[in-house]
Amino acid sequence: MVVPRPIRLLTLISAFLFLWLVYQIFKSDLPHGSPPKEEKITNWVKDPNLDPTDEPPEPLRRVIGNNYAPNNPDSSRVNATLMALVRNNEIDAMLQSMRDLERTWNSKFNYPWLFLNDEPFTDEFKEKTSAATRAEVRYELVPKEHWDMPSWINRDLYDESVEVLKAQGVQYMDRFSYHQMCRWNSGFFYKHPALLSTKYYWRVEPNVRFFCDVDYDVFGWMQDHNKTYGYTINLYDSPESVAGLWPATEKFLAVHKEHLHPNNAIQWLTDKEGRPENFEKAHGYSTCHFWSNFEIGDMDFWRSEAYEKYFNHLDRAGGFWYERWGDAPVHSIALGLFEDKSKIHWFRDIGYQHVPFLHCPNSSKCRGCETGKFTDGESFLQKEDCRAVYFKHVGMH
Ligand SMILES: Nc1nc2c(ncn2[C@@H]2O[C@H](COP(=O)(O)OP(=O)(O)O)[C@@H](O)[C@H]2O)c(=O)[nH]1
Ligand SMILES: *[C@@H]1O[C@H](CO)[C@@H](O)[C@H](O)[C@H]1NC(C)=O
Ligand SMILES: *[C@@H]1O[C@H](CO)[C@@H](O)[C@H](O)[C@H]1NC(C)=O
Ligand SMILES: *[C@@H]1O[C@H](CO)[C@@H](O)[C@H](O)[C@H]1NC(C)=O
Ligand SMILES: [Mg+2]
Repeated sequence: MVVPRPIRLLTLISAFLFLWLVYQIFKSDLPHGSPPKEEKITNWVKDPNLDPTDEPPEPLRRVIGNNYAPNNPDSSRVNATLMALVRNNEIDAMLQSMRDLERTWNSKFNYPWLFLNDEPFTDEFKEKTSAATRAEVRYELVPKEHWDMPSWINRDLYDESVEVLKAQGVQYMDRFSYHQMCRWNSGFFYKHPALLSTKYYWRVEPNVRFFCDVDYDVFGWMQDHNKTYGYTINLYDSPESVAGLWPATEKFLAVHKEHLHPNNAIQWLTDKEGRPENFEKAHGYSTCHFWSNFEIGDMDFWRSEAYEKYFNHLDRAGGFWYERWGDAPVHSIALGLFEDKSKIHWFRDIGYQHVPFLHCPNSSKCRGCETGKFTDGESFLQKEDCRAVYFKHVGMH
């Protein structure tokens, strides 16, 4: 029997389709586990927070007996402190943050709290915050020379710049103390005499929330795993607030190439695709940054020669005043350029909220937040999320 040519072709196609179908069925049976921790996500299809989140890799330091008891002189605590710059009138908001962090973590590990302020703390502030923890608490004034507008800033030019950028919608541009706060968080907190003999810090702001129980020593983990910096959220910045920051950074790099780390994250800093209009307005900076109201870091990085020179360069350039450079983009750019990117850690297990953004992992240790939800505010805020850009260029370390 002779099979006509078109039929032969059809049979061939059917056989091929059958094999393809079998392959597809088999493929969908493969396990769909969460991606390995260090993997880069080149195609962001779903929030990694929806994947089950566990503790980071061993070694993990645990509470055993009284090794982390508050007054134990031989405790297992490493060289670290919790730290908050805060005003007296933020007492209730500060107590909210303390309650959450003590409940989820610090009541187990009892790291000291350090409160800093440009004005003396009231007795009420001291009494209420001391009562919110069993750990040691200290209260310190920010030295005037760390807080005041430096002599080389032209007050008239500052006033004019405030009007110009206010008209462009830069939030907080007209709040003098906001500029002071951003500059202090960029270049001074780790120079405070009360912090000089401390290595790691965890920055805590008033009115933040922590959702998940954390059962290992977070600072000990930073030390054991050689991490410099830990974050939870990556956000785009308002490009108008940092228009001159990248150009000033490029000037610095032109004469200080030696500080560029061979394993840097410059591709994250200079990503164009995520938000092209930000990249344009910020003259080559993606504006993607670690949201620094949460940060766990090694202050020896801020004390390094590279960062000290970089900060002084930026400080002289005047952008903390004539623009509204935040400590978040400044810290992020420095880390992305001068540090080994594998030393930057995503604390995916620490559920966190600072209005209007949150970080809510998929874990039975978390309560009070909706898994994977990124904002509590208007839905347009969703596009401020730039974790995808970070994971694409750097990965999830
Ligand atoms: N002592 C003091 N703390 C400040 C001042 N300005 C801001 N802060 C603190 O700096 C942090 C950031 O300020 P915040 O108003 O929360 O800014 P936002 O998070 O960017 O909206 C918070 O911990 C504030 O309590 C100030 O003038 N004095
Ligand atoms: C959390 O992870 C579990 C296990 O993989 C999954 O079944 C569940 O759908 C995840 N939760 C969310 C909100 O995605
Ligand atoms: C803590 O760390 C700081 C900064 O690295 C260092 O100067 C200090 O000596 C350390 N203290 C202890 C007890 O190790
Ligand atoms: C951390 O750094 C020290 C000193 O450079 C090294 O001995 C150690 O193996 C490193 N540990 C890890 C986990 O990378
Ligand atoms: Mg805040």
